[in-house]
Amino acid sequence: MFRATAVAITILAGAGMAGLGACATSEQDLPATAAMSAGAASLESALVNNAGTEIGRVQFMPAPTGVLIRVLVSAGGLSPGWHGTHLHMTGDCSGTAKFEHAGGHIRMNRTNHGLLYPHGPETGDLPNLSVASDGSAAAELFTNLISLAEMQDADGSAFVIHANPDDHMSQPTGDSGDRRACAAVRR
Ligand SMILES: [Cu+2]
Repeated sequence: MFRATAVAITILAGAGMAGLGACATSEQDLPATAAMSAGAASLESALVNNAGTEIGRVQFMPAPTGVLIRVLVSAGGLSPGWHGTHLHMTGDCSGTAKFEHAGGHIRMNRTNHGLLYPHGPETGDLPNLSVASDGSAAAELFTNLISLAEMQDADGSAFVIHANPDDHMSQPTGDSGDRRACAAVRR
């Protein structure tokens, strides 16, 4: 467990060995404030890989100042190490080989990519996800750059995990490589 603060975004908890089975108890312990905040209700989406196989679940919780994103990846789901994560423009995780239907990063603010970039971040930027040696991950990410209601616009949005870490600096995607997993957000 560690804590790291970046521009406008904080990793609340990261790195874990927990598989999907282990999350049932902790979900019941979620603070009531997440569910009580105004606007959209929490939602949970399947996280699918390039083969279209479900490798985990992603919960999106409306917070008073943004969105709390809980990511749970089953063992064997992803390659170990750091992976860039972003919110992409369209809630379409079909075309799983490349997830191109998810579109580019959400960019409501007309700035550039990168939590560490002097002219960033853009709306869809998020911290990296650390995947354990067994290929599992459990983390909570938080952004105050967008609300869950804004993510649930007409065409939705998508949480995307990339092959490589995001250097939070390179344009336009932090050199994070191919799209490895996707979880759609719809109304
Ligand atoms: Cu991305």
